[in-house]
Amino acid sequence: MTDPIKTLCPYCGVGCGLEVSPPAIPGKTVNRDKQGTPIWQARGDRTHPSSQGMVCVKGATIAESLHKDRLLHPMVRDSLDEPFRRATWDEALGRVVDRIQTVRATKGADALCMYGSGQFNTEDYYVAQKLMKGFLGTNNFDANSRLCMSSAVAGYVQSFGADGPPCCYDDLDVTDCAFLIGTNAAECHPILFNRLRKHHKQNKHVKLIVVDPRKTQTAEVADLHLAIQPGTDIDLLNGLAYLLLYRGYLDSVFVTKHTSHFTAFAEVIEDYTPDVVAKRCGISKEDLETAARYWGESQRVLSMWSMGVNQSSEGTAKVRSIINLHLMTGQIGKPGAGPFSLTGQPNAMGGREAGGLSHLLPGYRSVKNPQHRAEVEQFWGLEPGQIAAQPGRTAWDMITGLEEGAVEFLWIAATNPVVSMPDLERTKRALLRSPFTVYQEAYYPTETTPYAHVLLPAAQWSEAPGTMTNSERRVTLCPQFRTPPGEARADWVIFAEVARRLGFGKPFTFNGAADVHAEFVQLTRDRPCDMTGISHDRLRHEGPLQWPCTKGEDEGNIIQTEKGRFRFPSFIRNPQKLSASRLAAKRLYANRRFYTPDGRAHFAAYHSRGLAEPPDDNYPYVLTTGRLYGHWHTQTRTGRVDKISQMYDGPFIEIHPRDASALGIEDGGWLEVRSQRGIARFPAKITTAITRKTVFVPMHWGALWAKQAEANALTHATACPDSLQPELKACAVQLVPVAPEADGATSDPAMALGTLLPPLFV
Ligand SMILES: Nc1nc2c(c(=O)[nH]1)N[C@H]1C(S)=C(S)[C@@H](COP(=O)(O)OP(=O)(O)OC[C@H]3O[C@@H](n4cnc5c(=O)[nH]c(N)nc54)[C@H](O)[C@@H]3O)O[C@H]1N2
Ligand SMILES: Nc1nc2c(c(=O)[nH]1)N[C@H]1C(S)=C(S)[C@@H](COP(=O)(O)OP(=O)(O)OC[C@H]3O[C@@H](n4cnc5c(=O)[nH]c(N)nc54)[C@H](O)[C@@H]3O)O[C@H]1N2
Ligand code: SF4
Ligand SMILES: [Mo]
Repeated sequence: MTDPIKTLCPYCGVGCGLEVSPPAIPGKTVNRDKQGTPIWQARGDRTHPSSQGMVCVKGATIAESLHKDRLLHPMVRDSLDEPFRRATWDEALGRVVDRIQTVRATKGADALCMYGSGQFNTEDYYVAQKLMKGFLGTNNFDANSRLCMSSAVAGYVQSFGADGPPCCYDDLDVTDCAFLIGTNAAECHPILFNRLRKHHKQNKHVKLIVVDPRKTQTAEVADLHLAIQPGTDIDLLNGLAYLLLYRGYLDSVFVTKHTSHFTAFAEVIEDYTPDVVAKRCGISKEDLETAARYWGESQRVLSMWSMGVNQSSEGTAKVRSIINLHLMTGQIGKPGAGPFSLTGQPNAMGGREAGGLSHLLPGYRSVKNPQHRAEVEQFWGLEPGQIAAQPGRTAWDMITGLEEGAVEFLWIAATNPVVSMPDLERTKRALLRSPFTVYQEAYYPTETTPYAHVLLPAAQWSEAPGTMTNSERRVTLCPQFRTPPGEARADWVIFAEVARRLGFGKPFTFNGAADVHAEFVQLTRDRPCDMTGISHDRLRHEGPLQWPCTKGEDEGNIIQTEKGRFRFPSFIRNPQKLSASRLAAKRLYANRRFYTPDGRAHFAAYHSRGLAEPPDDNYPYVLTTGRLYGHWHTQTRTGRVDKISQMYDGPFIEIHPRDASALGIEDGGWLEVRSQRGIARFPAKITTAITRKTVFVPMHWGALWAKQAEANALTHATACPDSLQPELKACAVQLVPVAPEADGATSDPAMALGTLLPPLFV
């Protein structure tokens, strides 16, 4: 019997290890789904250090979705109102290459854009950067991480001088106080949350604080739930800073030796007295005091956050305000402590390492830094000045670029923007104007399919090898163990082929994904994310590895001491000493030296600005949006898994009983939700889990899965000025009860499809 194959769950950024076995194991019955198709079996990998054998329902059922409704062949059409026709790869890529050349010659490279995804492998990201930013010379590559992690990236860079979550999952087992803000980890990072919860249950002194306007499953088990008004996080964080300062919890040695800009911060927090903060946040002064006391009295404080913080018009300021609390109490660089952004997608981390946002270059470099550009140009063998000095278009700027006619070629891959982008009606209108859109996707159809001129079938996870990095900086190899269906090809293979057809030749000739990876890691040498010691081979033989990790040395071999970085001498092979050193290197900033020019972490002084679109008389409710445990984003996989689709009846809107009775609506009654931009309809779920005047809808139901239940029909694109991440977590809406029979949700993709797509083939 063959051993199971070790890989990584391709859903969330927890990055759990999976073991997969073929459908037919000799001596056992063949594993089949309900329709009778043989499917691989997936279970937790006990040897994976990040997850230790655990998986949630998504990871456990992944194999069920892999073969269903796949895009099998390239398809092309001349205009969006024509049906697609099947094409050969040669013809489809010929069209793509011709269009790139024409647009480049007539409008310049800045009329070309690529919109990618945290669901790429690192290898896909890397080849895309080399093509777009290097050889084509435009920084117009952005990823859906712009809607997801970019505020965390900007916050880390501004406070510490470099991106990179400083903590690791072992911190979950040793912290004394977990401060979870804007994260519903119980549903969205379940395995990580289970680990924290176990520690919390077993140790009475451990405190769990949750800050969320909703009483989520995460908040249910908290010692203290601060149900703040949406958008008042900075008030709360500054209010906690005020109390930590005036109740004597300041670590003045840490502040003096390792930080700067404290005075400006101390001046700002003067305004955030408990009275003011309690009132603005809509919480009691007692709860605020309790939170400050839990934090102040704990030896080790670990904060965790995700979209309730990042998806905000002041997202970077929120991230930096969290970091401020760690700096003022010296809670960083030691076990059980630190600011820990929980990464959303499976490989958003790898995307950051490979330079996969429009202002980044590989190896945690910035397009704005002349030395960084020169290093990458030299490495790629390009003329000096080939990489543009200005950041490229963000995801949303690509949409406005289409509106203005400035974007003439858009290549979308591994994301489904016709569900996930803000201000969806505007997004759709802009996409309809696109002169040429390439959509490189695993499934057919998705909501974005009708907006493409060329469809390129992508091999997905399990069908092409590659690496992904999880939230704790741990890189796992995802080997190929299934054959891609039809003519599907790996994303990076497609990018490299287009590059060669464009005449860029040898730099895009790779001997497989391992070769791409080997080239990429050279660009991380001596960078904060140094991975020169990681290779496909080593991952295959030794299992997942955490960076920093340099060549020829052990994982996490760079030890950070008070005096600076030094490499663990390779002749020391004493396993005990080694594990002690690994422990020390699991965390960034253990030496308290930061990547800023002065080596100190920077405090940030921010006043709260609140929501970009606060409620008013016309639109009196705040709508917030988010996720459910079973579903993944736009359902391309989870919607096709029976067990998961049976967990949910369909979309809904959460509303407080008092708001519901004011509107005269009962549980299950239909509400039309209107914002300044669009309309959607949902049955009401009446619950005290949500604060008054706030309503919640899940983001998972696009037009293929339900009728008029798109969260993003309502949202707006106003973004954080630093991270350019849109405020997907809040917009102002009005609620109008509508007759129950007015509309019924459909979960039958085929039904919705008829109204969406022209006939598929001629
Ligand atoms: N099951 C499942 N898991 C997933 C995903 C999935 O689709 N499904 N997606 C993955 C991805 S890409 C991501 S980014 C993560 C997201 O993970 P999370 O960020 O945990 O998920 P969300 O539900 O988007 O939002 C989190 C919480 O933010 C709260 N919130 C809204 N407004 C505010 C505010 O103003 N302040 C505060 N403090 N909180 C606020 C919401 O009430 C919500 O409970 O999940 C990952 N994991
Ligand atoms: N209102 C609201 N909107 C949101 C959010 C929110 O909280 N509220 N969250 C935002 C966030 S954090 C995120 S991350 C985004 C997620 O939004 P999307 O990125 O649009 O969501 P997914 O459904 O994960 O889309 C991934 C697509 O890639 C395809 N795919 C899978 N594997 C591969 C592959 O290997 N290659 C290729 N080429 N394709 C593949 C899948 O079939 C799917 O269509 O949504 C954002 N939008
Ligand atoms: S917690 Fe995330 S990575 Fe782990 S099995 Fe669930 S979806 Fe996959
Ligand atoms: Mo995300």
